[in-house]
Amino acid sequence: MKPFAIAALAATALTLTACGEKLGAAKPLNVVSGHIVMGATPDRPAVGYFRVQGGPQSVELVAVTADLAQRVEMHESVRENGMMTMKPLARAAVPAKGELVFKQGGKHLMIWGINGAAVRAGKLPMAFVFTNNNNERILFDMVIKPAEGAAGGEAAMDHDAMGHGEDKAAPDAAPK
Ligand SMILES: [Cu+2]
Repeated sequence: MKPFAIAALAATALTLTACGEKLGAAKPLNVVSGHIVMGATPDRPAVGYFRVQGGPQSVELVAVTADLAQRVEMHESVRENGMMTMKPLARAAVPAKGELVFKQGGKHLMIWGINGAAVRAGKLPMAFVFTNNNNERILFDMVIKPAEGAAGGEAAMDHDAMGHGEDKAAPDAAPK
């Protein structure tokens, strides 16, 4: 190890010692909020948004699943040539002590075929799968909200015609 690196580590250690109390209260990796907006019609996918609080180490979110839905995909809305399109997302980074946010106009979940009982109950239990600890799964009940108006962002976009196939660099595209 180079002397400079050792010095940097020593400085880090000093900093950590200085705020040792906060160190003990380091926040764990967790899903802290989330909700689903139903599609405008039953055949349209619902959209999911949520917030993940980063833990002490950087990890990646690699899947979100729901037993009570037919299919869940992670997507990202991107602007290309002045047009908003969506791309499937295979993984999303959760920085240490940072956060990962899926929100309207950015990363989002698409959820097809939510079980009617879950819709009536107003919540969908989902499992968030991360790369740490042999694919740690964090369970979170997503609150289900009714369809928004015409300006519903991803919920209003036609996902069947959103042109995933145009994406040359989509090696991880989920099989249809
Ligand atoms: Cu989408």
